[in-house]
Amino acid sequence: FDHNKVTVIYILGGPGAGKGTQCGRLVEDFGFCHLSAGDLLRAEQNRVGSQYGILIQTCIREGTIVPMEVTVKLLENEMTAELQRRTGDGWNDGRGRFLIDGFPRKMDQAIKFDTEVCLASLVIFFTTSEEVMLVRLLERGKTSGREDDNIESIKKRFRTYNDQTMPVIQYYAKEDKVAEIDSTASIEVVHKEASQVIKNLFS
Ligand code: UP5
Ligand code: MG
Repeated sequence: FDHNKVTVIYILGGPGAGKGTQCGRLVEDFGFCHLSAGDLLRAEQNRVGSQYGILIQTCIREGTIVPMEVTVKLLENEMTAELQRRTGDGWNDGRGRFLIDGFPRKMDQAIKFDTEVCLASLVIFFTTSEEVMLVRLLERGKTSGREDDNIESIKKRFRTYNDQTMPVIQYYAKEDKVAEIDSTASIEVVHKEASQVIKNLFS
């Protein structure tokens, strides 16, 4: 995709930092297309006939990262479909604005997406403590039905995040692309800050 026509913003942060929640709010403000890598993988896991079902299920439960080819393909397919929809409906000239949530979470994915799919303009990085994330995930786990919202999986997700995803954030920080937002505060307060960061990008 042409980086001049398509705006990609990565939304990163630990498990339960509030990525999905904030993306929902930013979609209302700016009309982004929100693509959650985790949601796309869960949908693929449940798709009848998927050859990746078991692989995805195992990785999610163990908090490890699904081989990047699978995730990158799912994201690319969704981006293509969204751009076609936008071109077709007359109110847009095929430009797309994407929030890519929970991706890239490992260096190999970052390099592949940047070089083969599209460069990101910005990385929004939500940070809070593991204690806060743990409380949020256990609370959500009461009703989410997510196979990884249990204490064993959560600990593994924290480990993967620290070992594999933090280097990605450091990599983009060196390129001056990272806006860090403390997501310990209320959803409303965090949303105001995130919204301002995006306004600055588009101004
Ligand atoms: N909540 C949110 N914000 C709050 C606030 N400010 N104050 C109080 N409460 C707040 O939020 C979590 C909970 O906290 C919610 O109940 C919310 O109401 C509350 P949410 O917005 O869902 O947080 P989010 O950061 O999106 O947490 P999520 O659990 O989705 O993060 P993960 O990164 O762990 O999960 P994801 O779905 O991205 O990935 C799951 C797995 O998929 C990975 O572990 C991995 O195995 C696999 N995966 C890959 O292999 N490759 C990828 O590229 C992506 C995923
Ligand atoms: Mg999420």
